[in-house]
Amino acid sequence: HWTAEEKQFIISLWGKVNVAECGGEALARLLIVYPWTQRFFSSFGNLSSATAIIGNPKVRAHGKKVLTSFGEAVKNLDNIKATYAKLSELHCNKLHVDPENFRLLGDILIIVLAAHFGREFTPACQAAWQKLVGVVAHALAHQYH
Ligand code: ZNH
Repeated sequence: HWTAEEKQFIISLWGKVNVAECGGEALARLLIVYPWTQRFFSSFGNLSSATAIIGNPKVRAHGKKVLTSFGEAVKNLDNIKATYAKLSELHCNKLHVDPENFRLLGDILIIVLAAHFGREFTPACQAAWQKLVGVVAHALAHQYH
């Protein structure tokens, strides 16, 4: 369900994404803008202020892990649901993460990419990425009933 152009926008931008930097930034922003999401990360230490969250190495490391995993969707665009079947089960049955949070993180990722890429993040590129974060959120929510 991807056009050749959409795939092109997704794959070429992904090739330039600094996964550690953008992943850490996206997760930090999630925790700051939607503070209730902090409850999933009580083992991560100091999350007491925006400065603490931004400087927290565990937040950085986990953000990198999550965005690296997001890269699996980019590599498997035609098979995203199967790619995330295990992870969906983990988030549902073990972590109990409300799937609404996948949508929030996806939207924040779009903001982070726009900030990093500026004019290169064109409306067509944005549309392709918006679709991708939606498909990823849907796939991760798949095991929820
Ligand atoms: Zn998640 C974990 C991915 C979102 C929460 N995650 C995780 C991991 C991965 C992921 C890969 C690891 C696993 C293992 O180890 O096995 N995520 C992901 C993705 C996404 C996500 C791809 C989207 C895009 N998450 C999310 C959200 C949240 C979360 C939104 C909330 C808010 N996760 C989580 C947690 C965990 C995880 C809590 C666990 C951590 C620790 O380590 O403790």
